[in-house]
Amino acid sequence: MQMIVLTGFLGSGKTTALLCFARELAASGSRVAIIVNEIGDVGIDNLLLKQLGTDVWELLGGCICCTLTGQLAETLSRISTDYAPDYVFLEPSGASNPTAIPSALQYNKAFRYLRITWIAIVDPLRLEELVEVLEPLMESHILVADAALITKQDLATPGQMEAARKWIATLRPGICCIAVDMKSGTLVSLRGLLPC
Ligand SMILES: Nc1nc2c(ncn2[C@@H]2O[C@H](COP(=O)(O)OP(=O)(O)O)[C@@H](O)[C@H]2O)c(=O)[nH]1
Ligand SMILES: [Mg+2]
Repeated sequence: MQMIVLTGFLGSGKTTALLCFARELAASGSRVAIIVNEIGDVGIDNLLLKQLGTDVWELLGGCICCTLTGQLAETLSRISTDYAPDYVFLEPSGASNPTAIPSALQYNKAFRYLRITWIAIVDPLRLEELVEVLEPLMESHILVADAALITKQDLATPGQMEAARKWIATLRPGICCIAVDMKSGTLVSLRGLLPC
C-alpha cells in the first residue's frame, strides 16, 4: 500500500487533482482509497467513484494533524485490512501542517514504514497574497513535497506562473514541478509527476 498526500491551501485544486489521479489509477486496475479531511469547492461523488472501484472515507470536523490524529491512524488501519488498496490518497485540511502527519501515523506500528509520496498543489493566483500572511504554513506544504503541481494555468498570468515556479524551486530545488489547466479537463497524470 502506497500513500499519496496532497498538500496545499484550501481552493488550490487538491480534490480536482486527486480525482484525476484516482480515475487514472482505477482505470488501470489499481485499488484506490481516498481519505478527505475537508469539504471544499469540489465535492467527491462517492457513488461514482465506487463504480470505478474507489472508496472514500471522510474525517471531518477537525484537523488530522492535531485533533484527529488518532482517527487518521485508525481509519488507515481499517482501510488497509477491510479494503486492501494499492494506493491511499489523503487530502488533509488546507490549514493542517503536513509535517505532523508522519508522526501521527508512527503511533501505529503498522504504518511506521509506510511509503508516503507528497504532492504539493499550488494556486498561482493566490500565492503572493497567502505567502504574505501565512508564510510558514504555505512553505510547510512545499518543504515535504516530492513533486509540485501548479494549477489554474488557464487563469494565471505568465508572471504568476513564473513566480510560483521560482518560489517552489527556492524551497525545494530540483523537485518535479508541472503546470496544469484542470478546467479544460486535461488529464493530470500521476505517472507524469513521479518519478521525475
Ligand atoms: N480554472 C481552473 N480552475 C481550477 C483548476 N484547478 C482547480 N480549479 C477550481 O478551483 C476550485 C477549488 O478546487 P478544489 O479541487 O476544490 O480545491 P481544494 O480545496 O484544494 O480541494 C474549484 O472550483 C475547481 O474547479 C484549474 O486548473 N483551472
Ligand atoms: Mg478539497
